[in-house]
Amino acid sequence: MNSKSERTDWFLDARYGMFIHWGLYAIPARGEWVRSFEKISKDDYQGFFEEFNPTQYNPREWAKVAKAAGQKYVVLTTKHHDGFCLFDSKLTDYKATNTPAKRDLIEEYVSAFREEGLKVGFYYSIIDWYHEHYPAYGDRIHPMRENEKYKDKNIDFEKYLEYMHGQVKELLTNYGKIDIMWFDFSYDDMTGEKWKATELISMIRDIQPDILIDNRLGGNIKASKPEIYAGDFYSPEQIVPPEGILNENGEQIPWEACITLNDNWGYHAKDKNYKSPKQVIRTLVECVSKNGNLLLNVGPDAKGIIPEESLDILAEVGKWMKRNGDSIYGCKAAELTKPEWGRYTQNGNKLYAHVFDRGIGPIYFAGLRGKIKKARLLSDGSELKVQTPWMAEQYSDIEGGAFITLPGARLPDESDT
Ligand code: FHN
Repeated sequence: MNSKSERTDWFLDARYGMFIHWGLYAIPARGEWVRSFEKISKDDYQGFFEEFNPTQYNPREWAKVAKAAGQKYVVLTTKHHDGFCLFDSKLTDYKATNTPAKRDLIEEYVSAFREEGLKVGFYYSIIDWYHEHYPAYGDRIHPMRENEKYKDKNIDFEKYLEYMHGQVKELLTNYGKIDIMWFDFSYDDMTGEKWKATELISMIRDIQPDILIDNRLGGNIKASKPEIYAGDFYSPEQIVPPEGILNENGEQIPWEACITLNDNWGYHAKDKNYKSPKQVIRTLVECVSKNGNLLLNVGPDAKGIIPEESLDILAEVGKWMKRNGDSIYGCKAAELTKPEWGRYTQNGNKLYAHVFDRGIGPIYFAGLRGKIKKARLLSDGSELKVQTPWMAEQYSDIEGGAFITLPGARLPDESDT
């Protein structure tokens, strides 16, 4: 088994992935928590199960979208909190193969994305509103905080844990090499050993030694000696951490911000509050400038179609990535103070200046006096005059970052830009 840092090498290079929230909740189309928020009874929600038939589901199309977007990996919900399984689990009847779809949606997903050369990940909810031995069982769909009261006395949580561990084993045994296991989520005292996390992680590492695991089983990934189940990366949500993520020893740790394109993870027919391509680009640059990744979410509809708005944004950002991906892939924080005009990312001797807010006059590269040998606009390779040892000419519009060589850098030939 590779060491933790060897395991994360590809992840830190990839920097940009696709998150996909998809399941029965796409039919009511009011977000993935609809059953809880609207206290939909088990029978009423069962109606969606009996109807689920995403005739337009074509994961090869999804994979092409992600690839064109510049995304290098993907994480799809295999089971969300509602307990519905997109995969053909032998441990439950509450699965896609028993709906009119009659398909193992996960099997099709992994082969399609692998074919496009992307790494594949599984999101798996450790919370389960459907399972009879999970404390929120039945029609009482309560916010997570009530579970420890275990309202129904004949709940045997051990039986749920056996089910949950068994499903993780199915997922990591039946679908080939899986690159990320994305658990969601621990809360209050429902964390760590309450999930039998040590046993779970040991089983996972036996089956898929190099799989990356997020930090949501519990424990403290920032500790100087984290628990075995504390995960390989930290998973901030809907936020880019102010300074990146350090552990108690002051060392950078891998992290990935998961962020929605609109305001919902699961499909919401009325949610048109989408981020712009510019906001996505800046968020991605922001993450990388702080040694982090961006996992950008799409929520396909009940037919299996990714919303047009999401497709348009992903395509626009993909165009930017095509020209400027060198300033993202394999990059990390520069050892320079964050400039007023934007962000730096760095890859070895190559420094990338991402100018967000043009001031007036030339751009000032504090701390680089006499160090800038040459500057190129990354998007088209054009020369940027370095007017004085530390300033470069006013860029016209460089969302994509300029490419500046530092002394001793391998002078890039034009193909580098
Ligand atoms: O409750 C879930 C939510 O539906 C969504 O899956 C996010 C994605 O990270 N995780 C939980 C909220 O933190």
